[in-house]
Amino acid sequence: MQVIEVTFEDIRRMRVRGAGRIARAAVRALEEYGLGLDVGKEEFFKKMKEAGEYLKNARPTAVSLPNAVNYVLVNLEREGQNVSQMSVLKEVLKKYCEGFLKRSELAMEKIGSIGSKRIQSGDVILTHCNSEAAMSVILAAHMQKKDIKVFCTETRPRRQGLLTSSRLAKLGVDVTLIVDSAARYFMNKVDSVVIGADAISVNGAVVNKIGTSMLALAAKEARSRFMVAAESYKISPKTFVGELIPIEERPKEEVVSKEWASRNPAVKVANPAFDITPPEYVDLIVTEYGVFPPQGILVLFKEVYGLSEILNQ
Ligand code: RI2
Repeated sequence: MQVIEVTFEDIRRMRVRGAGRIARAAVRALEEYGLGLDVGKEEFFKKMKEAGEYLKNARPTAVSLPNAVNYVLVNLEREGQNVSQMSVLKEVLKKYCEGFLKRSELAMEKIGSIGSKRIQSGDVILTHCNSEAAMSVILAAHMQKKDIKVFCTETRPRRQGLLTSSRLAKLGVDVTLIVDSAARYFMNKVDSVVIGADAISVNGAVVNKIGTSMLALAAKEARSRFMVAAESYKISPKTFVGELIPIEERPKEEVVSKEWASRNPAVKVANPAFDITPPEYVDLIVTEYGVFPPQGILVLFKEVYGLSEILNQ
C-alpha cells in the first residue's frame, strides 16, 4: 500500500497539483500497486477497490481524480471477471491504466490544437493559476507563431501564477505577471480569458481555482471571451443526479503564517481553494471532443458516460 499512501499524501499536500496531473498520478499509483500485489483474484479486486477509494479522498473537488480511478476499476472488474490467471488480470490492469494515461496526453494535445483556433494573432490572453489544459491552448497558439501577449494572475494563496508565467516566458511567450486584484484593471485589454477546470457540472458551471468567478464577471463586463479548457474527464457525472461539487477548504497557513495567526487569534481565516463560475459567464468549453457552449455540455456528458451509467450514479 506504500505507493498508494505516498501518492495520497503527494496529492493532499499539493506536491502534485492540477486536476489532470492528480488524475494521472492516481492511475500510475494504482498500476504500480496492482502489478506488485501477490494475492488471489478475489483479494486482488478487493485491494484494488480499497486503494482506489482511498486515493479518491485525497482532494475533494477535482472530479478528474474519482473519474480516473473509476475508469480503471470499472473496466478492470468488467473485463477481469472472466479471467482466471493473475498474470492476465494484471495485463488488463496495465491496459486500462496505460490507456487512461495515453488518452489524457492525447486530450491535452487536441485541446491545444482545437482551442488555439479561437486565438488570433494580436490577441491578449489572461490566464489564472497553473492549468495544463489552458497552457496547452496558449502554447499551441504560440507555436503557430501567433503574436500573443499573456497576463498571468499571481493566484493567491499558493501563487501558481509564478509557475505559469515562468514556463511561458522560458518558451518565448510575451508574459506579464499581475496580482489577482489587478485583473479588472487590465481586463479591457484582454481578448480572451483562458482557464482550466477542476470540475464541470451538468449545467455547464465551471469549478476552478478560487478567483476564477471574479475573472468571469470582469470578463463579461469588458466583453472579453471566457474560454475554459478541460478534458472530458473533468465532467462530474454526479451533478447529473443533482449532487453538488464540494469545495475544498485548505489550511489557513496557506494564507497567513502561524506566527501571525497566533498573534491575531480573533481573526478567522477562510481559504476555499475553488469557486464556481455559472454557465452564463462561460462562452466556450474546449475539450478533446471539440468545442461546446456550457449549455451543450450535456451532449458530451452522454457521449462520455452513456445515459445508463449516469443514471446509476
Ligand atoms: P489542469 C488546478 O487545481 C487549478 O485550479 C487549475 O486551473 C485546474 O487544477 C486545472 O488544471 P489545483 O490542483 O488539469 O492547483 O488543466 O488546486 O492542469
